[in-house]
Amino acid sequence: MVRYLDQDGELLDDQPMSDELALEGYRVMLRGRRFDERCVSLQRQGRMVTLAPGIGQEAATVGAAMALDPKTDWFVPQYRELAGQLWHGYPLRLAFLWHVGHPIAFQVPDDLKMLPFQAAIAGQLPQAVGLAWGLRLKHDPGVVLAVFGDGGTSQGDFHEALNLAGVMKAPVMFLCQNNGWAISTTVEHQTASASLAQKALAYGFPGVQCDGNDLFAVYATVRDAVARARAGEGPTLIEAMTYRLGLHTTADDPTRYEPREMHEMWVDRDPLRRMQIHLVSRGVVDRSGLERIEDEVKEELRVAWDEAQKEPAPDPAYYFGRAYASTSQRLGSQLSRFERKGLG
Ligand SMILES: Cc1ncc(C[n+]2csc(CCOP(=O)(O)OP(=O)(O)O)c2C)c(N)n1
Repeated sequence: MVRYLDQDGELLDDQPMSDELALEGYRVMLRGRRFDERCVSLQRQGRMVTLAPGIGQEAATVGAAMALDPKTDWFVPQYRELAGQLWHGYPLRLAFLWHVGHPIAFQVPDDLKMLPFQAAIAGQLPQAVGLAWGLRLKHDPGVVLAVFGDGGTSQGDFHEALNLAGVMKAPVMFLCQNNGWAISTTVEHQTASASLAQKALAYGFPGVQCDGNDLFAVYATVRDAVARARAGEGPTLIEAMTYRLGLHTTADDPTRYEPREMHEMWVDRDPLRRMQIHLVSRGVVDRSGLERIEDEVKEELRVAWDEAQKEPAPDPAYYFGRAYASTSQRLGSQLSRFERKGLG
């Protein structure tokens, strides 16, 4: 397993990026963490719809995003990757608007190489392969990062996507965030494989395991996979070993199935804490510098949430016209009921 930082933030190898970049990576991880905490609180106040926080998984998604060039490379998310998407350029204001269900956030801005959130597990993987294959056919220098969870590896879409990517040598990195759980199902309950990374061997390309709570390990692993993809050598499957420290979604109560000791063990491996220890011991930042970053992130979130709230409320009729090319009978009758009675 690739690892650069041990659990106590001690560096085991040469740091694979500059100190400035490491500090910037830490800042975006923190932004993702505080965003998720804020959204859970807003959801509890009834001001947001159901959401899936990425608390505890920030190093996996930010480290991977840092290995991409946002000008050429694509980020294809599932739904628990917000921190990495922020690194790739997704605006905080739109992230807030997505979580209140505002249609302005349904469309990814044109200048952003990113697909929308995907609720259907692993449904984004065949799309990511098509996108990557298309880039290759067009001699476009871009590569594609497709992110999904351990549960996604039990979906047919996962196997079809990896098979085709291997055959076509599509420039795609499959980043599996193994966070231990698919809702309440453990990895051991859904596969007899010793690892998820080894599934790549059957499709004819490398599978690598890295410490998903170590920003440097994920970055270096994805960076090498990006180099392979750009050189025309095809896909890589990366299994980032991490842990979901928060809720599956705001509709979930993990205390009903998660062993307390396991949770506590992973709290000790918190990727943010690990980076803080490392950055302070290396002299990149001191305790007051960390507090300053904390304040700056809080302020950014406040400004973005204020801006999001200024967005005029959408016309509910909009929702009826956008999902399908033509309106089905069922949708049509819902629309006419809405036109007669409004939302009441
Ligand atoms: C095709 C499909 N089947 C079932 C579901 C219901 N479902 C929502 S989340 C989830 C678990 C996904 O676990 P995993 O892939 O490990 O990702 P995580 O949520 O842990 O990030 C399931 C089964 C779904 N959204 N899509």
